[in-house]
Amino acid sequence: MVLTKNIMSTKFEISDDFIAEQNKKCEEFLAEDFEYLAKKLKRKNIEIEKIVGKAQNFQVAVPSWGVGTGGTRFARFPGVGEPRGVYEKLEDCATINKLVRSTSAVSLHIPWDKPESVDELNSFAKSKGLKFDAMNSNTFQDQLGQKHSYKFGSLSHADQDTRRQAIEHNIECIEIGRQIGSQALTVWVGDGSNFAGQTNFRRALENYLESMREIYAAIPADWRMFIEHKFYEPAFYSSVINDWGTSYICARELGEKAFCLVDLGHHAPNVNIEQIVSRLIQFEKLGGFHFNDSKYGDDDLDAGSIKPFQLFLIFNELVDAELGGLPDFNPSYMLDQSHNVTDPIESLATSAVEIVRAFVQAHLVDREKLTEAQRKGDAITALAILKEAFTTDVSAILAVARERGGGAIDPVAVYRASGYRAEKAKERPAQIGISAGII
Ligand code: AFD
Ligand code: MN
Ligand code: MN
Repeated sequence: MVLTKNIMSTKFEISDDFIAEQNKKCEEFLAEDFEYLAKKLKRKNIEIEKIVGKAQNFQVAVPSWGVGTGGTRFARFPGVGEPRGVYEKLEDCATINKLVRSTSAVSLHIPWDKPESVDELNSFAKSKGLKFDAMNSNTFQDQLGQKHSYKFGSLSHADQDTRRQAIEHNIECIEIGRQIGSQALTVWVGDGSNFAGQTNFRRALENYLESMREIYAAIPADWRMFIEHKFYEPAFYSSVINDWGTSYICARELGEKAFCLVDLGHHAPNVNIEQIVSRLIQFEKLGGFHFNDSKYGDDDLDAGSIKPFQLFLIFNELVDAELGGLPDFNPSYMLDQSHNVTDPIESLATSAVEIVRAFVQAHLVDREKLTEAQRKGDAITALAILKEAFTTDVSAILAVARERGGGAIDPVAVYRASGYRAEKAKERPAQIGISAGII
């Protein structure tokens, strides 16, 4: 459901003054920790202010669908005060950004977030200090009244009319995106098969590519197209865009505006994701990320909650490329999580902090020493260099960066103290059939 005009009326917000007031509680301890860390880093010739600046400039986008409770294929346990439409989702996204000041962009999913009025959406987002990141199309689900079903696929479907419908939907996403200042389209398809022999692998990929060529032709010159791979689910025997190899080949086939998107949950267990990232960087096809964490599959758990060292190692590759001045290196960062047992605002705020943490820690790696250790074949020293950066507690840097931007020293504590969720529960009475269901 799309809320119109009345959304503009006064709704509860966490004010800047409230955040500043709450910050006073921990300013003294933060100053102590920061001073200590500054001295510690100085010993290694690292200027703490430079790192604070890096943290302040880092941005990770929030997915509109992440602010609702996700659910599993068994059940969804709705949270109180859940957003009921795109405007309320934006309200929650703005709240996350107020707390952490590093999530000023939101990634929309169409048709879940299809606005009735683009102008109204734009001015609302602007009033909340938000902009729009990549657009996401949805051809993994049938919509009410839809002519052709995606039960057996979309862009790769054996039937031409179904493919056409999926192509047109993606082009519509680009159209909406153009009007709201987005500059990317992320295409993830659930296409695949559940039985050996159900589809012809080659023909399905041919169909997909043929469809994607048409969508690619509609991508504006200053846009990028992201191809998101996933090895299984909803298809359990084969997925059409199953891995980074297939994604890379498709991106190359399509052209220079097409890139690969790495969702951390979309790989088989134990796969070396940081190496995949490195490969995509090397061949200039790394488009961006969907950050989350997982133990078994596409669990969509909070970023850095299960394998923080892996997250650090991914950022180690990214920072290595950034510092190496690789041409056109500009990956787009986004969270893609599903929250079942937490308040989504708390989870997304915490994840955003963890992403900046990994980024900052990767900036502490002594790259000269690392290169020297690699040259000598000194594996113990090489790992020790990485571990030294990874085990440095950079919390004070992150907190100072947030506070200087007007955000919270302790985002979750401030959020809880504000009573935001209880206020939203009053403003947003529970509603049957909230669209952003199981992700
Ligand atoms: C999927 C994919 C993809 C998709 C999202 C939405 O990660 O990013 O857009 O969930 O449901 O698993
Ligand atoms: Mn994803
Ligand atoms: Mn996923």
